[in-house]
Parts: sequence; C-alpha cells; structure tokens
Amino acid sequence: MSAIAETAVLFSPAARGLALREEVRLGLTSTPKELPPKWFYDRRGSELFDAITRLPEYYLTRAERSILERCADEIAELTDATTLIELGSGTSDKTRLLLDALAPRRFVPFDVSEETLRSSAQRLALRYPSLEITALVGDFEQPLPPLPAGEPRLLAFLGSTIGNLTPTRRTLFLNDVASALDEDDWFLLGADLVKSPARLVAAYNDPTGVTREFNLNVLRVLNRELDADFDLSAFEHVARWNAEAEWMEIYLRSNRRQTVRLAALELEVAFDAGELMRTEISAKFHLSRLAGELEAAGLATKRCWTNDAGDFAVLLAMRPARFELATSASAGQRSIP
Ligand code: AVJ
Repeated sequence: MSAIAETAVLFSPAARGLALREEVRLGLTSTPKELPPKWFYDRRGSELFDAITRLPEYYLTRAERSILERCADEIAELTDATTLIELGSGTSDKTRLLLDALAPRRFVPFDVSEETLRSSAQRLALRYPSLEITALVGDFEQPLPPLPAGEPRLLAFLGSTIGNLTPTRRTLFLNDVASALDEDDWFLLGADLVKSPARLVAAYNDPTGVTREFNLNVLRVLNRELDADFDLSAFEHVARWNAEAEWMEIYLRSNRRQTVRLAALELEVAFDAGELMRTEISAKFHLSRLAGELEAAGLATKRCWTNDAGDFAVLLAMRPARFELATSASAGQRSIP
C-alpha cells in the first residue's frame, strides 16, 4: 500500500525526440502537409484539451461520462476485471467511474504525455491508496507492450481517441489490441457517432477559440522542441466535416506565403498563402460498422451502450476463448516492470 505511483517510460525522451523529428520531417515534406495529433499534448496542450472537454459545444466527454455512469456497474459485473489498463488516459478523469465500479487491484494508465500522466497518476494514488498504479509513458501507435499479468484484464480506450487514427492505422491498432489480450480479457472502447455536420463542426470550432489555441499549440511544441520559428499569428484554425470519409478534419491554414525554418531538422518549409496543413482527423462511427471492425480484428462485442441522443457509444468486447489470431510481430516497447 503506497500513495506513490510507479512510472515506466517505454517511450524514452530519446525515442520520443526521434519519433517527433521523423514524423514532423515526413509530415512537413509531404504534399499535402500534415502533422500527427499526438504532438498536441505537451502540458499546455493537455490543459487546452481539458478545457475543450468543458466547452458547451464539445458534447463528446459529457456524453461518454453519462454512458459510463450508467454502465460502469454492469461492466464490472461482466468483466470481473482486476487490472484496468487505459490507453491515452490523459487526466484519467472519466476513469474514476470505472475505478469506483471495478475496484481493481491494479491500474495501468498509458499515455504519450509524461507530465500529464505523472500528475494524474499521483492524484489517483492519493485518492485510491490501495490501488497499485503503474503509469506507462508510451505511444499506442507503436506495438503495445506485453500487458501486466493478473487476469481478467480490461483494456480501455475512451474519449473517441480511436477517431484520430486513419482507417489503416485503426485496423493495425485493433489487431494489436486483440493480440495483446488473452482469452477472456476485455476491451472497452468509447467512440463518437456520425451526426449532423452542424453539431460536429461546432464541436471543433468553438466561438471562444479554445480549439483554435489547442490546434495552434502544436506549432508551439515544434518551436520549442525543434527550434522552429513558426509565427502563430500567420496560421488560422480550420475545422471541416468530410462527408465522404465521415471524419472531422482539423487544419492550420497559412494566411500568407511564408517560409518556416526548423533548425533541429535543418529543414526549411515553404507555405503558400491559403495552404492547408492537416493536424488531426477525428473519425465518427456507425455502431454496427465499428462492431464489425472489432469483429474483423478478432474482438467480439458483448455489449454496447449509447446515450439517449445517440451521440456517442461505448462498446465492450472480448477475445473469445479458442479464437486463434495470427501471431503478430513481437512488441516494440519494453515490457512492464
Ligand atoms: C481527444 C482525439 C478525442 O478528436 O475529439 C478535440 C481531440 N481535437 N478538439 C477529438 C480534439 C479537437 C479529441 N480526441
């Protein structure tokens, strides 16, 4: 029993720095330009996202919380999980609903943002003194590390963070989840559903400009970490609904012709006036199709819940016993101590 949460850094500062440099170089030299959304989340970015979750237009977090309030006991009953692992846990805010219902022995928050992870793990350690907490700094787009033993385990991926992955990445991720789980382990997924474009666009384009600040923050991260000279006032926040792909697209639009230098990459990048650089996609789902994607990865959906408005869904899936998955490549991240 201790109120000190242990933190294992699977994504070391060196590995993180390398990934940042590689991904930014690739993204800024591609046509059209893009940046991966994981780099939004330094301390300030995590705080800005937290502020987004409280915006009246950003219904996702409230919808998911209301579902979890309703179904957490049932999840506990069905899964009997003694270990809760949460990917992209962030501030672990909604996680409390699961921790209260499950009363697991062990909690493993996994997130790319080390600072946010450490402070939320410490906060949880104080609140749940007998809970064993092993925080993992990692990137869920890399092969998942071997999960801690102590079945049955519940792997949670909430907030519709899955929407940030392109369809190909999503397939890879779901296959990786399925192979990380043993028979009778569980996967809990929160996913935002397709709805009216007006509401979607409003959720990603709030009038107070919090989402704009969040979007621009990635340029601050690049300025700091890659010694870049992005002028934040030369970029605009753009949020569009792509009806064909059924995802929100978030861009930064260069409002003039300009050249940006990233000293750490020895790279100069030219932007045209009006040029769009995509910084995020946020896919929206149809419940039955999403369950089909899980199924294709070898995950059987046992229960799903939506809120009354049908805005958001929580799916509980498991790896059925005797389901043989093609063995995937071994983990690219170290195991959990
Ligand atoms: C944290 C990825 C779920 O896509 O809705 C919020 C991030 N971006 N507003 C989302 C986000 C702009 C959010 N996720």
